[in-house]
Parts: sequence; structure tokens; C-alpha cells
Amino acid sequence: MNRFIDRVVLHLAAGDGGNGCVSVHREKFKPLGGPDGGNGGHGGDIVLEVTSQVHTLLDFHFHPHIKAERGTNGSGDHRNGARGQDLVLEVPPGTVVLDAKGETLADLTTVGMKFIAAAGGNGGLGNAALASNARKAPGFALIGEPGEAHDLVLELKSMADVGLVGFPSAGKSSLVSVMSAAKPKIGDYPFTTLQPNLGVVNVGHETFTMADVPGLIPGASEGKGLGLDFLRHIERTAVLVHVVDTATMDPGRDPISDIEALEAELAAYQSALDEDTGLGDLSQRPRIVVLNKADVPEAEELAEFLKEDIEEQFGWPVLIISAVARKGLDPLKYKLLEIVQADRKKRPKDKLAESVIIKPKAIDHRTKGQFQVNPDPQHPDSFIITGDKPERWILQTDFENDEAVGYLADRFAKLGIEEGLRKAGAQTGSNVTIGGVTFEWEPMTSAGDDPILTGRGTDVRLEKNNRISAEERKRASQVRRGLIDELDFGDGQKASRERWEG
Ligand SMILES: Nc1nc2c(ncn2[C@@H]2O[C@H](COP(=O)(O)OP(=O)(O)OP(=O)(O)O)[C@@H](O)[C@H]2O)c(=O)[nH]1
Ligand SMILES: [Mg+2]
Repeated sequence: MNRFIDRVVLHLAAGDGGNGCVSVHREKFKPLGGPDGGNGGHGGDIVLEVTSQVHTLLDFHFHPHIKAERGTNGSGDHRNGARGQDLVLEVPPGTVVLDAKGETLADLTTVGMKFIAAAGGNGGLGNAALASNARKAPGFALIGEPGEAHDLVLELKSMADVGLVGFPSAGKSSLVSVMSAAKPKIGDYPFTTLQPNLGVVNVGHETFTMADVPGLIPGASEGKGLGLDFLRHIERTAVLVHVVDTATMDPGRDPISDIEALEAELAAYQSALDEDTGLGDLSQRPRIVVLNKADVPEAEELAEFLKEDIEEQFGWPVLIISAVARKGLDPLKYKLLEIVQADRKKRPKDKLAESVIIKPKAIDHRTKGQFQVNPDPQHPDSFIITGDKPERWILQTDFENDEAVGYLADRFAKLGIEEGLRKAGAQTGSNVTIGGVTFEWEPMTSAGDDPILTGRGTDVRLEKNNRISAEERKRASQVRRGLIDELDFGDGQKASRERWEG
């Protein structure tokens, strides 16, 4: 099978976070020893990693639905749930990641580069982690957040050094077949080649790669013939080769008008990628002209006759060859190698990408924690609140549990949502929607007051028991002495404030 899958839509679902646990420590003679429910484990991420071992996106074509493991739930006795395993998907160098709207998210050029394609959900805090001085024994825990779920598009842009362009049947595939070990399909009918083929060309101890792309015809940029879609494969080439059919009998075609026609199509092809990579516009790319089929006497005559004119008109080197008779191939190889090597020198050395991890949208610390209150355009006296934190908090809340709902209200008040609603004109009883949940607003504070934190988690059975466990005391002292991070839950994960804050 020689199918070249160069574009694939992935349906990704990262792992959900495990739920936090509500549990109360039990021991002989100490029946109610304090909250000891552990945290849920974080869900696994879906990560793309560039490797030299894969060359196509074929595997994804057959398995586009990808789901990472869920974190497990926390349990009693301060046991945290296990983290869901990350799912690492290997992609070839030259893979470009786009979102469903076609926006480029990452350009994975170098082996070792990683891209977090979908982030796992945070595990929910258990009631032990939710305990505080004001809330000694929470009777609730947080639910794990769902993992990111979305579609991403992967496109492969071959990293060929040389790109062959030409009319159908000009002999592009024939040229690749005689210059490399690749065996592309060759035919005497137009559009024999439907997908780009890559060949490796050896010149002494040096090598370069050559991509043969489907034939181009005038109007390709408007979708005529096979269109220009596949040109993304030659965007990164060091040199473009015009393969010209000097033996064509087509009226109205000759080498010079063929080159002009294809140049017009290339000019119409605009690539967003060029700006990103700084590789320059396709129109700036070095070019050479190959006049093919010189084994046909009239063709050779025409080629000799036009060579100088073409050189003069376009300013590019012109070589006369015959792919079928294998004539003129060595000068062509050396000429191409020369240009490729000059280009390699110019390009910045590939930095070792071992540690490059690209995250889709890094949390912006300036906007972090902020939220917006907007009137609901569809309903009177209704408001919609958007913002990363409040939306996540909604997901973490067990609405069956009054204490959990109360805790949510406390968090909202602390963040300033009450104030925001008031400013936006909300009144007691207004409808407020956050992350798909709608409720009637009941202000907890009167205007101007600081939010009063209510005594959530005052389970009467626990009221008399203010003793903290030995485990907790040890932890607290370790935190004070800076031996452990207070956010380190011992689950082997790096303590990250960001992950747990809020
Ligand atoms: N006489 C002669 N025929 C050639 C030469 N190179 C290619 N051909 C013939 O031209 C026809 C088209 O060759 P391909 O290599 O398939 O051409 P292509 O440019 O890849 O064509 P598409 O894939 O359709 O764009 C075939 O019948 C080849 O045998 C050559 O040097 N001399
Ligand atoms: Mg071909």
C-alpha cells in the first residue's frame, strides 16, 4: 500500500479527573478522628510527540478516536487516586496541528517536540484537603474535572529538500523513479500521481529528498485538476524544479508558456505557514528548470533552442535531460545538491527539541481568575458569567450536596462574583448562568460587606473533635519547614499551585 495520508481529523478526549473522597478517620477509641478523604487523580493527557520512526499519519486515519485514561477516585485514609496514564501519539516531523476552525496551533518540525493535544481534567480535592480552620470537617469533596475533549486536525508537510512541479505527464514521477529507489506510478495519461511521493537521492555520500507532486494545470489555484492542496508538501523545500515536457504535442503549449502558467498558480497559492516558520514565500524559493524528454529528437532540438531564452527570461539554471534514457541526470543531481547544501547552511540548526513542550493555550496569569458578567440577551433579568475559574468550579461541584453548594457560593463570593453581579444590575432572584448551570441569585453579603465565610462542614458529630491526626500534624510541620509543598499530595505529581488553586 502506498497511500499517503496527509490530513486527518482526530477526535480527542483526555482523561477525566478522579473524584475527591469524603471520609472520616476511624480508629479504636477515636471514632471521629477528622476528615481523611484523599484527592482524585488527574486525568491523563493526550500528547503528540515527534519521532523519526513514523513517516505518515496513516495510523490515525484508521483510529481517529482517541481517549486517555481517567484518574481514579481518592479514598479514605488520605489515599489519593492514581493519575490516568498519558497517551503519547507518535507523529512524523513536519506535522502541523490545527484546531477545528483551521487555526494553526503548532508546527511540529523537530524530533522530540511534544504538544499537549488535550489536557486531562484535574482530580477533585478530597475532604481532607478541603479542611481549614473555618471548615474543620467538610462533609463534601470536589468532583474531578472532565478532560479536554475536542477535534484537532493534523496535516503532514513533507520535509522534502526538492519539490518537483510540472504539468501532468511532464515526467515528474519518471524523474523520481530514476533518481531514487522510490517506485512511483508512471502513466501516459494525465494525473497518474494522485498523492505526493517522496524519494531519497544519493549523491556520493550525500543525500537529499525529492518530492514528486501531482500535476498542475492552469486554474489549479481555483481547484481545477487536483487543485493545489498537496502543495503544502513542498512548502518547506529548498528548491523547486520545473519539470517541463518538451515533447508535448498539445497546441497552445510550449516550455515557456508552461513555466509562466505554473508560476501564476504558485503565486496564487498562499500559505499561512510561511509567515510562521520564516521559511519565506514560495515565490522566493530558488528554482531550476528541467527540460525533459530530450531522447525524442524534436524535443531535444526545441530544448537546445530555448535553453538560453529561458535562462535569460527567468534567471534560473536550465538543464536538459531525459528521464527515460537516463540522460543528464548526474549534472542535475549535483546542481540540486549544491542548492540544498547552501540552503541547509542558511537555516538555523535544529535546536534539540527534547524539552520543547507546547501547550495549546498557556494560562495567562493576567487574566487568570477573572470573570465576566453579561446580561443574558435572551431573557430579562438574567445574567451569564464566563471565566475559567467559575466554570471549572461548577464542574467540581456535587449539586446534591448542600455543603458542596455552599462551598461553591463561598468561592464565588471570594472571587468577587457577588460584587460583579451587583454592578451588572442583578437583584435577589435574578437568574444567573455559569457553565450551563442556572440558579437564582441569593446574595450572601449585603452591599459593601466583605464576604462572610459560613461555617461549612460543621458536622455536629465532629464538633467536639478538634484534634488533628498525627499524620496531619506531621504534614503541617513539614510544610512549615518547607520540606514539602502544601500542594504536594504525595501522588508523585509535581506540586503545582496552578493545578489546585481555586
Ligand atoms: N520519451 C520520454 N517519455 C517520458 C520521459 N519521462 C517520462 N516520460 C513518459 O511520460 C509519461 C508521463 O510520465 P510520468 O512520470 O507519469 O509523468 P508525471 O509528470 O508524473 O505525470 P502526472 O503524475 O500525471 O502529473 C509516461 O508515459 C512516461 O513514460 C522521457 O524522458 N522521455
Ligand atoms: Mg506523476
